[in-house]
Amino acid sequence: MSYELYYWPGLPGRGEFIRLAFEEAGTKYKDIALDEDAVEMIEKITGETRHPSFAPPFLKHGDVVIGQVAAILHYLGRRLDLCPRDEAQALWCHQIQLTIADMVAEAHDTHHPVSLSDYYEDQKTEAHKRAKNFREERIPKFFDWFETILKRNTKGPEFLVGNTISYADLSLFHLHEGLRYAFPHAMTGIDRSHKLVTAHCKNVMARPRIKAYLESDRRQDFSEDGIFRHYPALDKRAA
Ligand SMILES: N[C@@H](CCC(=O)N[C@@H](CS)C(=O)NCC(=O)O)C(=O)O
Repeated sequence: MSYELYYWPGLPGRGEFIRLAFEEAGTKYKDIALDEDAVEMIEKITGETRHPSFAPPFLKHGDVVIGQVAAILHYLGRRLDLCPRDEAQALWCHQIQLTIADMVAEAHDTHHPVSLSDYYEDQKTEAHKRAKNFREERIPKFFDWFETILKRNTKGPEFLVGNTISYADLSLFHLHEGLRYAFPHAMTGIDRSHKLVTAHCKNVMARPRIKAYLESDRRQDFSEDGIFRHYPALDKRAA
C-alpha cells in the first residue's frame, strides 16, 4: 500500500510536517501537491471518502484517510519508527505535536486575525496588533516551553522525547524555520535566548536525509501564500 499525501500545491505549509517524516524515514510517498491536478484530486477524495478531512493536509493509505497533522503523524509515528513504543512517551510526543499545531494556528492568525476569506491587506490594523502580541508574548511563551522540555528530557537535550528522533523533532524544526522566515527580527532575539532549541533545530537540519531533502527540488520555498508569511510590518522591533 502506498502513502499519498494530499496538500495544496505551491507552499510548504502544514503538508511539510508530513513530508519531513517521510523524508527522514526514507519512505516512499506520493506528494499530490506536485501533480498538476492536485486541487481536483483533493476535491475528489474529499467528495468520496466516508472520513472526509475538514481541510488538507490529509493522508491516504489504502482505505484509511486521515486528516489533521497531529493525527496523521500519530498514525505514521510507529510505522515510520518516528515515535516511541512506550505508551506514555508516545502520548507525550503527540502532546508536543498538538502544541506545535496550536502555535502554527496562532502564527497564521497574525496575518489573518479577522477573516480567512479576506486579504491580509484588508485586515492590516488588526494584524499589526495580533502580530505584536504574538512576537512579544506568544513566541516567547511557546519557546520557553520548548526550551524547558528539551532541558527536562532525562536522556539529554538533543531530542524532545527520549534519545532518538521523533516526528515532534521534525515538526519543531519546520515551525522554527517558518517563524524565522516570517519574523526574522523577532526570531533573532528568540534564538539568542533559547540555545537548546536553536541547537536542536540545527541538528535536525544537518541530518543526512533532511539535508538532502532541503537541497532537493521537492522542497518548496516559503512565500506570502502560506502560513508563514514575511510582512516586514508584522516583524517590527518591540517599541
Ligand atoms: N488543524 C488542522 C488545520 C488544517 C488547515 O487549516 N488547513 C489549511 C491549509 S494549511 C486549509 O486548507 N484550510 C482551509 C479551511 O480551513 O477552510 C491541521 O493541523 O491539519
